Amino acid sequence: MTRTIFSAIVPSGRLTLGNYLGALRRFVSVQHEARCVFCIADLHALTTDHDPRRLCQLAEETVTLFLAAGLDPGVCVIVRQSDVPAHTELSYLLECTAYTGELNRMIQFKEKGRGRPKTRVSLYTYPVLMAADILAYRTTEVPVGDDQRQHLELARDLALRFNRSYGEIFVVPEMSPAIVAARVMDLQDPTAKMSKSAPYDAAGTIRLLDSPDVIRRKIMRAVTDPGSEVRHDVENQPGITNLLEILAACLDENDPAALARRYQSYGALKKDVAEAVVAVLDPLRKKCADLAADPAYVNATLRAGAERAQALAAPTVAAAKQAIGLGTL
Ligand code: AQP
Repeated sequence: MTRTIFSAIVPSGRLTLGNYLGALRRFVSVQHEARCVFCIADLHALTTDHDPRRLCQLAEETVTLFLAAGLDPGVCVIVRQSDVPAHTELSYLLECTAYTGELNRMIQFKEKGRGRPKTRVSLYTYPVLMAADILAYRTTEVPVGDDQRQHLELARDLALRFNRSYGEIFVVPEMSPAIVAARVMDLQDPTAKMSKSAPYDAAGTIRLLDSPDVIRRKIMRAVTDPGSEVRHDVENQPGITNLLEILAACLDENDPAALARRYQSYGALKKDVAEAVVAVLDPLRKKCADLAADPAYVNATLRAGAERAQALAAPTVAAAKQAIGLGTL
């Protein structure tokens, strides 16, 4: 079986430090290790109210960020989801495999949609589309943040059920979570995930394209915890723990608890976190500005990615269609 890595980011807002540490940076580090497909999942951004022009711009910005972060389109496939019909085609076959009971339990639907008559049907079904995104490429590993665990479980369950019912078509993927900063928390509410759909200027959300001054200001104003001891303790010191996780991830260290011992005050920790984040994001922001000046390159990347992705996914979709009982020409 070919080792295949697939992951996606939804262009539902401007990307955050959480998206970078939990996902994008990890895509870059694995791209030479396996066949990799990295996706800008624009269809998933249609599940709640959206502005069509903004969505299109955000999708383009997200591709540019993929390239600026170091994804090499000569090495991995960079694809916009809506450019590859295989995703939606397979999604329907998997909808015919999924149970309403399991979709009723999906957290996003429970939190944002259940019981509201104007909830879009797609908010209910998108976890199946996400399973199709993954399964279409015979994915073996999915590097994602901790928040995606439930979605991946569904993809695994659907693959297993389909295979049991119709024959061994799908590879059952494994989740590969980040070791540190698997869930970067909001700087103003360290009990909530840092999220790209927060209001744009939210003080608790660091955007990848924030200027160094804005990054420093947000981190220096981050909510901390009562007391003054610097400890890695998710339960009792969520604010400080979040800062330690961010620092460890930015410094490429795997032990945020050990980092805590270097600090006697919250202020000193915040200063180092701010400088570490600026050091990681500043080159990205500059590269992104260079790429934004070359839209032809970004477009060519998307065109080539769409062709390669469709070629990779088509045989699996064709096999699934045949297995489930649909005719082939
Ligand atoms: N705060 C986070 N910490 C670590 N990883 C994170 N990811 C997202 N937020 C964090 C990871 O980024 C990848 C892309 O996520 P997504 O586009 O599917 O959206 P999401 O997980 O729902 O992230 P957001 O930013 O919170 O988006 P909205 O606000 O639109 O729901 C995934 O690998 C995710 O784990």
